[in-house]
Amino acid sequence: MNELNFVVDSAKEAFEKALTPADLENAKALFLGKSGRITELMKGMAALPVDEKKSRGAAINLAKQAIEAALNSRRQALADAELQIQLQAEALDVTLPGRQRGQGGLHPVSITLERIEAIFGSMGFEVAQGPEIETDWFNFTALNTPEDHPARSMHDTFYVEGGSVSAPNLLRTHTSPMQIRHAVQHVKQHRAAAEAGQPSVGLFSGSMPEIRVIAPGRTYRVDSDATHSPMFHQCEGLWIGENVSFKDLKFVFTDFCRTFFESDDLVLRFRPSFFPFTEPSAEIDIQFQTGPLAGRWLEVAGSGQVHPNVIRNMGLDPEKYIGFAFGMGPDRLTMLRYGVNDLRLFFDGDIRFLSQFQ
Ligand code: 2NL
Repeated sequence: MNELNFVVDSAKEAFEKALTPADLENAKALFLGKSGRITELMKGMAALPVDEKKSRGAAINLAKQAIEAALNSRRQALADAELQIQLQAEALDVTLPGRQRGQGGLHPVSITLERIEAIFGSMGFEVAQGPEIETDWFNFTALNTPEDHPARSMHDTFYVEGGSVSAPNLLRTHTSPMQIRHAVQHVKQHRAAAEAGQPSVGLFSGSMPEIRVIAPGRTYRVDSDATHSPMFHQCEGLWIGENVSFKDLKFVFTDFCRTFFESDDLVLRFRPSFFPFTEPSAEIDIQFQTGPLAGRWLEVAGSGQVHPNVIRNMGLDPEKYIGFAFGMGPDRLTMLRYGVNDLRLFFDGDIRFLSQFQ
């Protein structure tokens, strides 16, 4: 093998050994650079006699072209390999299943509220709405709660900005204010209709259609442990007419409980109690005859005949109108229905817990 062939082979070998573009450029310098092998050979020609220069020059040029060709083909090979690696890394497997977006669903307490609304709806009750920030008139005064009642203290009620010293704003401590607002509206509306010579036609007889309404929603009290959350839910009910009695309360509430808990043999007990807004008042307990809670009396609601002062604050004459109200805790009803023993689980927002109710 002559010297030039040897240089070309050495160059090819060096280029093949280069595994990165940087290695390859270093190898190139050894052969084609300023002091590379080919350059040195060219310089060596100066000492040759003129007649040998021509053929030697042509031979060196051929060797140089062979090295450049090898260099270019190795450059291309390295670039191809790099592209392959990049394509591999960015490869999409179009046969993989797509990422699913969660379906979402109702909170267990919302499921309870919807059931309550559906059951009372089937008994002719409307659903009231109202603000969570209330005045103390709608939350306490209209409900016959004395000025010095402990529920009004800052230890029990969240007072908020706005309002005045004589009419402070607060987060409603029960859903009753919605019922007061509803009743006042109801009375106004039917009086205005009567004055305009369009006596309103209600579901029931008498000079004014009866008030039958439930008021579900968020309520707030300064209280926090395993069975009390500073935000909790309440659902109250109100039925006012000219001849609505405790008998109707018993019938309505028994029907509600048996439907809600899907238990026909469920028994109710009314225990004397006290609330400022009702007189007489009763605590309502239920007892399952079968299932895990069978035999125990469970408190589920407070109730009573609406106090004459409250009837008056609705704009009605207590000598003519009478009725009952009740209040229950949908959070507790949800715990009983599903057998959950810690109220806080409902409000922690842990999707693993909440998704079990879907
Ligand atoms: C309880 C007690 C109760 C009421 C709520 C009420 C509403 C109006 C008028 C009269 Cl507008 N009363 N609501 C009456 C008795 C009891 O709730 O322990 N709730 C969980």
